[in-house]
Amino acid sequence: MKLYGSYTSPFVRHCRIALLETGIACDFIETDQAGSAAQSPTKRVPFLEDGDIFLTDSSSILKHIREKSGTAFLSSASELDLFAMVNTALDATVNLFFLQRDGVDLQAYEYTRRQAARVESSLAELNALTLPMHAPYSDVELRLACYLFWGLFRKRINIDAHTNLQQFLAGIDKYKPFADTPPL
Ligand SMILES: N[C@@H](CCC(=O)N[C@@H](CS)C(=O)NCC(=O)O)C(=O)O
Repeated sequence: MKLYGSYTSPFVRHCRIALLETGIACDFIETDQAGSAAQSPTKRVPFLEDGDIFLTDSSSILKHIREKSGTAFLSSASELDLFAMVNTALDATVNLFFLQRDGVDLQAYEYTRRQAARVESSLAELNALTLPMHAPYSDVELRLACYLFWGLFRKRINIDAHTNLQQFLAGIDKYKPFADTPPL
């Protein structure tokens, strides 16, 4: 099995955590934007090869890893909904990060302002969840932690007003599979 990705991507980090948790052997192939553009139709990382199987999204990759190790991935509609909410906020944050890096004024457009508002309202909603302070962590919680860590690392989000999220992140930072996979 081969996982293609970068060490900085929060989507890739979640897959790396699942591999550490399950102990499934997998080669990590460091892949930059030129590499993902050439090798995946989505032109994104992560993507995964396992024999005849080729997967192009972290969600399908996680489902593959979890099911290979005999555990479920997002077993209820509510779990899937929360996972989708974190992804929506993460996608919007990544989108704004790349646009700003390309010189776009994020305040100048209705759409980029809406993207920023979506991030803020999602963070407020996620802060209201009951979150664990120690393992075991679900895939929703792992995705949330990968997002928060990356957003703070890239200075793209501010959670000063969200003490629940801060405490959750401080707790999961001590969880070995999370601590062993920081963005480099
Ligand atoms: N829905 C995808 C999102 C993956 C994604 O956005 N990856 C980013 C890296 S964090 C990427 O490769 N971006 C390259 C680009 O947009 O050109 C997943 O869950 O795997």
